[in-house]
Amino acid sequence: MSSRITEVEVLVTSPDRNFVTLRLTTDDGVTGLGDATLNGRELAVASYLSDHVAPLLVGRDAHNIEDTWQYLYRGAYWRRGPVTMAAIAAVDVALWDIKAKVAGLPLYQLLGGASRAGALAYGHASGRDVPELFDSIRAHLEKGYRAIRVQTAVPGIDAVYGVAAQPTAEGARYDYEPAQRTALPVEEDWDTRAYLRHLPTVFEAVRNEFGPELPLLHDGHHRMTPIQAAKLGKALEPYDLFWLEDCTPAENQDALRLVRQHTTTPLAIGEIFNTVWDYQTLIREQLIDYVRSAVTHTGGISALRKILDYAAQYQIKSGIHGPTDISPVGMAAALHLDLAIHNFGIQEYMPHGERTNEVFRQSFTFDGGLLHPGTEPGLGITYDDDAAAGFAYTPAYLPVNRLKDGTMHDW
Ligand code: GCO
Ligand code: MG
Repeated sequence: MSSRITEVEVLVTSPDRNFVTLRLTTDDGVTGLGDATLNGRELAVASYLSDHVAPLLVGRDAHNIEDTWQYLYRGAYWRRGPVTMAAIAAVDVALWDIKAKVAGLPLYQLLGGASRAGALAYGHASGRDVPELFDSIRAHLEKGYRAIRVQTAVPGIDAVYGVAAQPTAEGARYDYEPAQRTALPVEEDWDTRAYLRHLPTVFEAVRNEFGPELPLLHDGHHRMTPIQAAKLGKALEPYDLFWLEDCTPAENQDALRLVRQHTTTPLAIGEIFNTVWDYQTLIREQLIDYVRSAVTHTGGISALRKILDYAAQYQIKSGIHGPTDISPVGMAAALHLDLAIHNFGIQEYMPHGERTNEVFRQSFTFDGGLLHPGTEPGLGITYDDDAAAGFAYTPAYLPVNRLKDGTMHDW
C-alpha cells in the first residue's frame, strides 16, 4: 500500500497572530496538516519548506514517515536549529495526520492508544498586583482549570514577560501575547534582585488564599544565572511548586546541575530546544523533571516521542509547550502524544482566539481541566482556506529586554 504525495502547500495566515501551516495531499486525495510556526521568524520556515523541502516531497510515499524524517534531517547536512527542525516537524506531523486518516483512526491510536482519560492542562494567570492575580486565578478556576501558572509584575519594573497588558475577569483569550505587530521589537526592562525579592511573597499570598492542593507553576523565562535560580528554587520550596520553568538560559545544560544541588523545586526546561541532544545531560543526570519541547519545534511527533521515551527511563515527564504561537495543528499533535505516552506530566494550554478557530476547525476539547484530542480520524483539524484568505501575514516581533543601565538581557 502506498500513497504518493502529489501536492505540497505552505499556508501563511494571520488570524489574531501569524501561523505557518504545511498541507500535504496524496494521489488518493488524503490531506495532512503540520504546524511550522516559529514566532517572530515565520517566513524563514515558510521559505525553508517551499524553497527547499517541497521539491523533495512530491512523489514520495506518504506512509514512510521515519524514512522521510531521516531523509530531511540527514539530507540537509546542516542539522538541528529551530528553522530546520520546525520544517521537519511540519512534514512529520502532516504525514502522521495522513496515516491516521487512511487508517480511519484518531492519531493517538497509532501511537499506542489512550493511556488516560484526558491531558491535565495548566492555564496562565497573571496580574499587575496580587488582587488582580487572584482575580485571574479565580477566573481560571471557574473555567475548570486544575493547574495554574502564576506570573506577576515586579515593583520597580515597567514591563515583564507573561503579564497580560489588560487582564480580563473572564480569563482573557490572550493572557499575554509576546509577539507584537510593531516595526521594531518592544523593549521590556529587568532587575533580577527585585524579582527574587518579590516572587516568594506572591507565592506565599497565593498559597494562603487558594490552599495547598492547587498545582502552581512559574516561568523564569531564561533570566537568571545558575546561583540566582538556585536561590529562587530554594525560596519557593515552602510553596510546593509543580515546576519552575526555564530558570536559566537553556543552552548550558550544566547550569542545571548547580541549580539541582541546591533545591528540590521541580525543574522544567526545553521550549527552545530542537533535538534530543539538547537534553542529553539533563535527562541522563536527572537534572530536570519535565520536558518542555513543542512538537512543532522539535522535529515533530516522531522525534518528540523518542525524547519522551528516553526521559521515561529516568522518571522524567512531559510538559509539552502550548502557548498561542503553537497553532491548533501543533496543539492537536501534542494532545495525541499526551494521551498515548506513559510519562505524561501536564500540558500547557492557552486557548486561541475566535478568528484562529475559524481558520483551524478543531475536534479537541477542554472539559473539567482536561484536554482531549477528539476521536476524528487523523489529528482532528481542518484548515478553512476561505477564512484564512482574509488574514494577511503581518510582521510581528518578540520583545527584547534591557537592564536598567541599558545592557541587553534575556526577556
Ligand atoms: C511559555 C513560553 C512562551 C514563549 C513564547 C515565545 O512557557 O509558554 O515561555 O510564552 O515566550 O512561546 O514565542
Ligand atoms: Mg516558557
